[in-house]
Amino acid sequence: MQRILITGANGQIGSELLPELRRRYGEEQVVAAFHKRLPDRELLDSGPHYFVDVRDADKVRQIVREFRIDSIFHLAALLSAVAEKHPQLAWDVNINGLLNVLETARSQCCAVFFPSSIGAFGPQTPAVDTPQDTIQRPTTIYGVSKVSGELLCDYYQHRYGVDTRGVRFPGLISYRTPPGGGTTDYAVEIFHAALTEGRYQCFLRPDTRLDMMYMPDALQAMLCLMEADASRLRHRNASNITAMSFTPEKIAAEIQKHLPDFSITYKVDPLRQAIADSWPQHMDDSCARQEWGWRPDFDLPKMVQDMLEKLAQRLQQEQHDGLDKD
Ligand code: AKB
Repeated sequence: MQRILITGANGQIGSELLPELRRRYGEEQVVAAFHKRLPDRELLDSGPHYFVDVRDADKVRQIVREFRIDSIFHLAALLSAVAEKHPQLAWDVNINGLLNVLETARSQCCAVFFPSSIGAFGPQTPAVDTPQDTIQRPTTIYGVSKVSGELLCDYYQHRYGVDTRGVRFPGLISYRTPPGGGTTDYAVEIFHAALTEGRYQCFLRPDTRLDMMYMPDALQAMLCLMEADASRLRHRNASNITAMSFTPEKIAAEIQKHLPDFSITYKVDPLRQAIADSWPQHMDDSCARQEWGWRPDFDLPKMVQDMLEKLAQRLQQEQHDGLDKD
């Protein structure tokens, strides 16, 4: 990887992957494709960028040509809950956006990273120790787009030799940019609420167990996979990866170890609960460990401690910056 394009660069993953790639590969070597929402000043000023709708195939190709891009991290997509409210739009963005990226990769000889998800599984999938290769019959449009995306990426690899690679991400937890419209978003919201209000109303049942991961591990996974020796990859699209598996009541208890007055209540959102109930509780990620050396650093206690520290600093900084503007 030398010259890189990130689509969805102001999303939850993109806004952390962008500075990391610029630090490793050089500011001018990494181009950000933002969509609609204005990113913060720090991201905006950190290197070359465009505002792009990934459904605009000509624009995607033009940027790749102009910057002689060799690797694309294609992160632009609608997440599960928002996709379920706008299924046709979700299909258009998630599938036609990916197709544009793959076509560009084919004509311009780029490698492609595609993030799949636990959402690529469904209620008939074994929920515990979900195998790498198993039944995938998701019941959400998000899941349908992720399975189709996995297959499309494999197709471009077999048919055209495009170097496509991907992982099935669990819920991701980070403090820089909140996720937008996912089912696992509660695991980020809970930290903001704990630090600002001392209480949180959760939209999932207390016993809803799902796979999760802290963002530094997610970044590490993407880079490790994209730099892995291709001959070792038996599964390209996409490897199961996980770092921890917990329920809302378990993470609340872990937060209470640091903030004893924190309290949690529950008001179940039927849409997001039904989505969560159709997903695995804990994936088996042994293939990723064997094939490309996947190994997470953060378990639940370590993640909660780091998240509380870093988010508190960030909230303080934002408050300080807000006061300065007044
Ligand atoms: C979502 O909740 O939609 C995402 C995911 C697990 O893919 N965070």
